[in-house]
Amino acid sequence: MTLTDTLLREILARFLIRPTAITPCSVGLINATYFVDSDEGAFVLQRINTAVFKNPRGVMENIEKVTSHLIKKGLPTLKFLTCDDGNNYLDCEHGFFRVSRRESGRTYNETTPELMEQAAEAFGAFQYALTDFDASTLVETIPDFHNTPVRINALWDAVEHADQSRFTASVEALKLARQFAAQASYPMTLLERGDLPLRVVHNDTKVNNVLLREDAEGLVLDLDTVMPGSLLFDFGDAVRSGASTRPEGDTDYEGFTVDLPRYEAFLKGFLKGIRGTLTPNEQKLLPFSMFTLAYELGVRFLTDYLEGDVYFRTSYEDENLVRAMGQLTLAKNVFFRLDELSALTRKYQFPQ
Ligand code: GN1
Ligand code: MG
Repeated sequence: MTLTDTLLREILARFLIRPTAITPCSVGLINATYFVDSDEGAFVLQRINTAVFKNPRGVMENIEKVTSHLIKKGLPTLKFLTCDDGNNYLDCEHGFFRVSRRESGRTYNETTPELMEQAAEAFGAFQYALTDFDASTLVETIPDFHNTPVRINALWDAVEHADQSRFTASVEALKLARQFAAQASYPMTLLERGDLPLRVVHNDTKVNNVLLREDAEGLVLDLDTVMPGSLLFDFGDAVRSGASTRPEGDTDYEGFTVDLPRYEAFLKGFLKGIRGTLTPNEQKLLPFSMFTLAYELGVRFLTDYLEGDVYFRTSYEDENLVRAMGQLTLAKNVFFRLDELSALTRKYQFPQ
């Protein structure tokens, strides 16, 4: 459903905001986001995609708990406004909405080593601050979000039900998915065996999910998927998105590989932010996590393509297939460079 200007104004009024300008933001594949200017200040209005987040109240309860914890630890974080019914959201016939203050700073869609390092430090500090947070108080907003084997099973289910033309177009991508399925599931096996610690992690660590400021620490945005998981989910997702030689959606599939300077910059910043508190298994698997997270997102894009684009926003017919081929090829090319990446990673000192 499209949201008219009149409707957006009505919604904002319930948060006591009279906008002077409302600008849609096209970044992000899930929620609808608008930048709002007003005499009361600048805000961000979002409509949560409730097909993806089936328990949006749970999402907002998590956010309330996590942001309060971060504030106690002295970290900058998002502040959500209260609606006229006392909640930090508005749940009405037009959807599920929330409004946060627009903090100063900038997000970047491009990645350079400098930006990677700054964003990494913010993500590392975020995880460090949540080390003593009671994970059992969090709702699992998207169960099995980074559970690679579960994602793979969903892909094979989608294959069974896909229409013929999409299936035919997917054969090459499916072969890649099949080739690396066992290896990509390795971190999840370790996590389930208890050989990797369960932490509270962000789960969606693209560089553009950090608001970078010149005179203050970076502020971590997009807290919808903060859930218990492995540190490797955050590291892997950040480097598969930020340290890839091609951006998500590029059609030069074989051009997708790891950019070493950006990988190294993220590693440096992340270790600084998290103060080196990694276990030996976490350290060892940092490079591997880039392979696993690229593979897993490739599988998710491919599943969505076969299911008819019901999850990720698309702007042309085969976009999810193109995205899937890029991520699966990135996974393959990273897999064959793991020795090189491990040698680079070992250059850094980790306290035990
Ligand atoms: C989605 O909408 P955005 O950009 O925050 C997705 C991530 C993917 C990303 C790929 C809740 O994030 O897992 O990595 O697209 N978020 C969800 O661009 O599924
Ligand atoms: Mg997100």
